[in-house]
Amino acid sequence: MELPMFTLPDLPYAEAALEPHISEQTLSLHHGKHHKGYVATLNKLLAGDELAALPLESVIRKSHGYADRQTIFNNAAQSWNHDFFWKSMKPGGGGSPTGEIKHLVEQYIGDIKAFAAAFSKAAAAHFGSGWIWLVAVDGATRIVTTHDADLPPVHGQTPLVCCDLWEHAYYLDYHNRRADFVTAFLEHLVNWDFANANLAASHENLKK
Ligand code: MN3
Repeated sequence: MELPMFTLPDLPYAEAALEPHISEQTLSLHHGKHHKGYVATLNKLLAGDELAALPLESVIRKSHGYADRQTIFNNAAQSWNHDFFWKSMKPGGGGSPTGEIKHLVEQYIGDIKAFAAAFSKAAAAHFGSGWIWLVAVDGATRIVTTHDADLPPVHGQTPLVCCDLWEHAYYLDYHNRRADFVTAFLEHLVNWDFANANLAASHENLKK
């Protein structure tokens, strides 16, 4: 019997919980088809591979940058990115950050209004599929975008929250209006508690 290697993580809320900003239909397809597909493909690719015994983060690191493992990297990273994206949102989220993230964002760019403008601008300017992230690096925070499945941890950055910029993330609800989707993410969905928890965990890791 073949053991399942990676499993699709549950959404941290109901499929309809982010309405009206993200529809139940979008979340159902995005989690139940796209995310599930990445996990299923990864399991197929890893059948009989030495990487199959490793945690997902290790599969990502050990496949990043190797041409013969590009498809493994893409599917492993997309599996990880989507789980991180679901956690980057919550019903009733959005608005001003709290805690340490608030201070870092203020140091970075002034206030939440300036942050939202910069985040929206970077999301709009990103060409093609990818992700936008708030990351921590060297004790500061900054906005970065990545292409396709690429992700901050392989570049020495700690991801705090992310938003999916692939068209499948917003096309049913917003058609080609990526900017409206990103505004809804910032104003109603982003989970600053998750960002603060990721920042706290990165401090702990530095002490180890
Ligand atoms: Mn996606």
